[in-house]
Amino acid sequence: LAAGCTDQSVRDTGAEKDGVSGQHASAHPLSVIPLPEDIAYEAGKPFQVTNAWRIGGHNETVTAFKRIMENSPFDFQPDTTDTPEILFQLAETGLGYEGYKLEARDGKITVEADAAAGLYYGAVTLWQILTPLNGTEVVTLTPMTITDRPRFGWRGLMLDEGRHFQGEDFVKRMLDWMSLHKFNRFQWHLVDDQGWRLEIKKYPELTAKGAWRVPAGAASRANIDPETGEPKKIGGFYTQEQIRDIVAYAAERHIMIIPEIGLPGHSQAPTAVYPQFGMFDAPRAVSADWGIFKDTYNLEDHTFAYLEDVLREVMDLFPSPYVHIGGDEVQKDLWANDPRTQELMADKGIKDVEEIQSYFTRHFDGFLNEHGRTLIGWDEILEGGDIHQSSIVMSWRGEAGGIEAAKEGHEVIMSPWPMMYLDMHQSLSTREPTGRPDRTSLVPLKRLYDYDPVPNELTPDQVALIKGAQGNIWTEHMRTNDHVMHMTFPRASAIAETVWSRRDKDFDGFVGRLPAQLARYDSLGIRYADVAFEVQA
Ligand code: TNX
Repeated sequence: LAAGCTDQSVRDTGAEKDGVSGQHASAHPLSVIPLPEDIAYEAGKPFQVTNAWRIGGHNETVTAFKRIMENSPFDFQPDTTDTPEILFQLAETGLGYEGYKLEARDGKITVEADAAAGLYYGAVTLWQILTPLNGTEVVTLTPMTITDRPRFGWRGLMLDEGRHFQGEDFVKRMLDWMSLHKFNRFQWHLVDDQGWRLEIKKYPELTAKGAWRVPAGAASRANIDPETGEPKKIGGFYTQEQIRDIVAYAAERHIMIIPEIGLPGHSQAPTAVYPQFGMFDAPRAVSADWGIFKDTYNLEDHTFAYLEDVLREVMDLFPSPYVHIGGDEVQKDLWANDPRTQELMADKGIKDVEEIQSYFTRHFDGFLNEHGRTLIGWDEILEGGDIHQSSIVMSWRGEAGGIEAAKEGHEVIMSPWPMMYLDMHQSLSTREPTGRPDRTSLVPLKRLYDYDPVPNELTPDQVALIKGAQGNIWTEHMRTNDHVMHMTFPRASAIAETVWSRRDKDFDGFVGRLPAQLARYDSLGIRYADVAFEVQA
């Protein structure tokens, strides 16, 4: 185990089972994931936390803590006196808005933080302390002080709902679970070639038609709807009302939702519905296949006006200061061979097709800035050159794009393939469900855990531009909620530790703390991948 996390959370039964006694006897780790910055154990009598304890202080956190504890053996009641055993309070801690201090001694636990976010994370840590492996409704604690704050401000997961729509209930559960790992950014991939998932009032066909596709193999009889005689379509979308509700739900859990509206590529669904914005003359369908397609937006003024309209509604729905515009895998062939595009390029002063991508990026960066927002894009937005300094680069084709961006002074989020790609298999087990066909790039827990988002070659100023890191859940091969859970957990625990804990965290310590975390997963209904433990590369 890592030095700071040697276990002192002594449980009575644990001590007996180990055949030893005394406060340092039982080797149950505190099992806090992500590992806190510092845990200092103190001399003094161990004490018991029981169900008779009451919670008080900062109202919002009391409510949140009660909710978090619902899946535990404890049912603490809110305090009606001035002396709750568990107290959450705002106070100057100097630990930043997400940091907190947790003190446990003399039959009392106090969590202090500068802001509500810090108190929330203190509550999450306390939930973990009170749910050790084989925990019961009585937990014995050694006096201690935990001082904690995150290493990075951007601790993200991305969910691709363009490929497979997972739905509101599942997204809310994901947000719950993310917050229990102290993640604070949810990038919502709502648009792709295979589906448009977000109601836009001005363009109702985007969801009426663009949210539905005829799945591959639809010609088989099983796929024919007996009532209409037509192939059954699959898909789904969120109404604006649902979006607002989910955004508020996330905010209560201190998670910012960043919408991703992909452009100019990955746009087969919207341009199939509104071909006047695309490059194809012949009618196209919402894609039922995976890969990279030629569909892009065109350079017509009405296309930019449409995209601005869409982004206006998007900004109205999402208070996030960031909007992700995609920008990845843009196929330039149709632009290159189209006389009308050459004409429009000449009008707009675009010299070659490579520059079309950066033209889009600059245009929408400017548009978003006018509305007080900042653009994020995948690392291809660096192609074509000359994008605004304020654009943030998400590095996915390895770290090269992120390194280049930091050297050019852009802020960066690291989410390199294959490490941070949760569609990669995690083992060679025959019990792995189908995933991205590439089995040569396994991402077992250890490989992911050992990834560090700060490349050695950067100067301190450039390192400061690395906002954090993100795991991406691409869902081409994940049709069901269960499948998404399998690919995401327990790997999300490893990512959480990478983005929250100190750089010198260690894998063995993490593995020691994992069993209690998996037991929590069970009580939360998270169907994690147990195959993760079959092969450790
Ligand atoms: C590349 S990552 C993509 C996605 C795919 C993913 C599959 C990125 C910006 N583009 O469209 O879903 O690979 O792993």
